[in-house]
Amino acid sequence: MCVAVRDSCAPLLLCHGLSWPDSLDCDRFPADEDMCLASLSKEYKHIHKELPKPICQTCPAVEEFFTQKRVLDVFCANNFAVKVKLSKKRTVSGDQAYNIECQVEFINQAMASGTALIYDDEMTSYKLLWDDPECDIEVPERLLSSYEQLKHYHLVERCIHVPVREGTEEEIMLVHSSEYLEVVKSTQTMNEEELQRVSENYDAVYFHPNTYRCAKLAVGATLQLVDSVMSGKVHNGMALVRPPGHHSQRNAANGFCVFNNVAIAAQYAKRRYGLQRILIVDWDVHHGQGIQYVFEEDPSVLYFSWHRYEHQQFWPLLRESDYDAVGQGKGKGFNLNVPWNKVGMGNSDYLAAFFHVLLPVAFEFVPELILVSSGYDSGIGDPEGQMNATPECFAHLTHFLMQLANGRLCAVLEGGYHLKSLSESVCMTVKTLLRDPLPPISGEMAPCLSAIESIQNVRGAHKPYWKCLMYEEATPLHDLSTKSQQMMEAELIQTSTHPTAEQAVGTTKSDEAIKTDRFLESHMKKILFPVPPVKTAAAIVSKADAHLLPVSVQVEMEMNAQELKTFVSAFDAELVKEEKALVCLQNVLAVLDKILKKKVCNGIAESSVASVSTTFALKHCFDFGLQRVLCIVVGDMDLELDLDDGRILLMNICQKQQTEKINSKYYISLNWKEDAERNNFFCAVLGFILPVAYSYQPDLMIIVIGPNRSLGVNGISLLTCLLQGLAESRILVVIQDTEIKLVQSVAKALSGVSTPDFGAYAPASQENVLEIKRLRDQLQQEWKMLRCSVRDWISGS
Ligand code: Q9C
Ligand code: ZN
Repeated sequence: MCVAVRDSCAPLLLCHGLSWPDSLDCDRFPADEDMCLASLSKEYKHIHKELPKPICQTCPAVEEFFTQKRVLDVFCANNFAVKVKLSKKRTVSGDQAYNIECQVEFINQAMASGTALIYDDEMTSYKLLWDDPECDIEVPERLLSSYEQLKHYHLVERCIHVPVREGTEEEIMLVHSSEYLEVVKSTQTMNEEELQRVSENYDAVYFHPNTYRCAKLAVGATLQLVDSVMSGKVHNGMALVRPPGHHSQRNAANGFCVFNNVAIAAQYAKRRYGLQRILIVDWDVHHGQGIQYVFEEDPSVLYFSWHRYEHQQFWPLLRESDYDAVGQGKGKGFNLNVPWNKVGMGNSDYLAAFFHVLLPVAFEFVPELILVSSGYDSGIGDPEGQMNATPECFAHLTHFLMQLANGRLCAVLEGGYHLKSLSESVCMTVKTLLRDPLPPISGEMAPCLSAIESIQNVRGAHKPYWKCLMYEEATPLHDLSTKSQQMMEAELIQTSTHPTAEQAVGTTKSDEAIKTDRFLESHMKKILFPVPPVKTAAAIVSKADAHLLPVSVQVEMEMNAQELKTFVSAFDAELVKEEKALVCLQNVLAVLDKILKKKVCNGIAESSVASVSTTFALKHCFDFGLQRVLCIVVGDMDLELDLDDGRILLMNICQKQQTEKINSKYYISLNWKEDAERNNFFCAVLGFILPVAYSYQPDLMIIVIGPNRSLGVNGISLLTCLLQGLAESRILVVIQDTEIKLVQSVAKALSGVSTPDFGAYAPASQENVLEIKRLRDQLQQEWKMLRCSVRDWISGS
């Protein structure tokens, strides 16, 4: 047994610079005797279930064995999965015996770096053959330029290439009728005239002799991605496909879409892997009405779409794209539409829709798999969408979704017609899937009135179906700020031949496109930054516990007296006389210094003097030139800080009411009562902490875990994971009381080796909800991302 473990494990350890521990070099346990490791549980057969963690069996209490058990514990703590296969064999004497094959897999690395990329240039082999201004934006270059840009950023070589295949007829018929399939099939052999005639039967569609082949590849590529993710081969991935899918319906092609790739994938995942809850996020700028129709009555698929709507004046011009289409029958509550009634929506509007609509519902839904209808016509410069979201916005959206479904995310290309905007946004998505730190999101963080109206309306419409919206007071609005103007404009366009505003100032569409090209060229240079060589550093009090952290975490050694001097002045050293306290201060400053010098992204430090350490750390940040530090204190701790100049935003999450201090723009006290068993912190993080943090846009974050905390390990992990989109992931977590479980979980969250367990969802109590409401009322003027109803907007303007 041990020999077998060693043979498969030692090479993996070596890759991480660790040698095989001598204590495990034994052949005391022959293959058919006591196994020192438990075999995989039966669930492994159903790969959709959690990959099992190895558990050491309680071995006999042999003195000598103890050290070995400890080493094995280390493997378990580091996510080695041990597969044990038993096979019967016959011995010479004819008795039955068992052969034990043992294989150890290092889940950490095998999974964390696993991002699949699916692309095949055969999907560029069809195009529009005649003049049609409605369809001429859907070109093969959409795929070519996206893939080129991925190569340019060296992202292709970091992904796992998965080949495409054709979707089978059976798979296509999970969503489409056989009659429709036959129609599409028949276009293979048609001449141009016939193709044009078939195309006219549908809205905004063109066929080419290769369309059928490519449409089958697009379906197959999507299913290959689902299989890669569900089998555990990769954690997540992206499929670059043409034709897109989300508009196509049981009996119809529509809006450049032939087969509904994502809808087929959801049906396939339900069948093949027995999934009970799938989330589809459609961030394409058009309403994926095709997906809505397929799952309208199906509570096992939650469909979210935002889309340019303009009071039904925008294509596909459907009444059922509005916020009040919540689903039907058993599927009521499982269709979320956010209609945008104005063009020009940008980063803060999209984030607001995530914070106040999608994410609270999604965390309550607890999906097992996420499919993203990943269209980028919602990005800046797109001629269809006319929106303003910059490429890094998609990094943030991706990052949030990666915290759900254990990170199982499949992004499948839909629209996107400005080639540069499309390819930069694709790259930001893939880079984020690969777990690189995110560029800070640009622009003022304040959603516009029209966006808030839409958000209020969806929240109101879905209040009956989701506990996270249970206490929502706002009801759907009927008089929307955009309505009268919208109607006037619509009338004008119909009745007059006046040139539109765009043409009046003498610009053409392609001038606009070139402007966006130039903007993006310089914008990407501004926001991209070199990724530090190490993700996470840890300085812990008991170095003997270092082996309990994920292998990729860099454990800090103690500083010598000279090094310490550079951090702590003689005067300051006076304040921390105790030897032990000084060591703790070292811990914190050593990690912080590495973060500031960009040697690591983030880190964790244990300190018995957390309050003093934090004060020093903040001072060190400002000496270094930082402008804004978000400091979140969990538990009871008094920090003597100057909070007037806005360089620090201090948020205290505590159990008891802080009566002596009153909330101000830069001091926020959040009273929180924890749920004993489950995690009720979702609504606080999504509806309050994230919006404030995104409004503040810190350069660095310090999370301090003090005594008497009212947040469990799960809540703290959730907070740490979700905040990582900010400040280039520069987070320092200071932990006062050594608690290995907490340290492990935070290390996991920071290093991103796997999604830590956030615990079971619990709705917040009315008391907790009221606290958030009170704070939102108080602070939404200062921190505008908090706004989610028009009442907020009016009282704040
Ligand atoms: N005058 C996707 O983005 N535009 N499809 C029709 C009517 C069709 C978009 C304009 C846009 C289809 C996948
Ligand atoms: Zn679209």
